[in-house]
Amino acid sequence: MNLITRGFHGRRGGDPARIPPGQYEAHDFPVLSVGPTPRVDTDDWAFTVTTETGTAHSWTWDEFLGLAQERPHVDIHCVTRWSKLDTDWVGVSVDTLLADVESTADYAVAHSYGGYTTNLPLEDLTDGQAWIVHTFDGEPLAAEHGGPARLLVPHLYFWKSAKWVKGLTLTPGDEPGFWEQAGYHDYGDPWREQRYRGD
Ligand SMILES: Nc1nc2c(c(=O)[nH]1)N[C@H]1C(S)=C(S)[C@@H](COP(=O)(O)O)O[C@H]1N2
Ligand SMILES: [Mo]
Repeated sequence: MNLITRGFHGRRGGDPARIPPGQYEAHDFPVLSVGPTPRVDTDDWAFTVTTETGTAHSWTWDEFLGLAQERPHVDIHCVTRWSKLDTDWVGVSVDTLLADVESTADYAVAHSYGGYTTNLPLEDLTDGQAWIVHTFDGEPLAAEHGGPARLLVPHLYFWKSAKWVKGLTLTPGDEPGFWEQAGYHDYGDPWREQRYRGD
């Protein structure tokens, strides 16, 4: 066994090339929430995509679980400087949810139970880059981490990954969400250290 190769090229972390500038590797899973944790029963849960014309497409929990399931294995990066490598999730690709949605919108706002919002270009939610996930590390997603389901957009800072997500609204223009209105960067690329507006 070659320990040096394993240490620097293994899939269990420890690879500095995978840690964006100004970040450190966390081995725990910190909880960062603005307000109290909403408790959403899966019997009452629905996910809705609303287009710029107001057309809505909704899925109940059972319908959502009946869609094609994917298993993203990704690194995540929080603006408070922790990065977590090799996280395992199960969920539905946003591509699957948008497959029958007719829209010419360029942006989206993710809305959460509890009122949190965050904005993203639609092109960052498509082409296998974003999921609505319900399972972390083989277990149902814990409420404090966004269960029953959260958005997962691992290539942007983790505040874009809305917990307790209940829908996406597709918008022609960019509409800043909760942290973006509070001075966080509009886009939030961890590799370009886009933490705050103006970075
Ligand atoms: N609905 C909602 N989603 C949210 C947040 C929040 O406060 N409310 N915090 C964001 C921030 S700033 C981060 S870093 C991650 C934290 O996710 P975690 O608590 O699972 O680590 O969720 C993001 N999604
Ligand atoms: Mo964050």
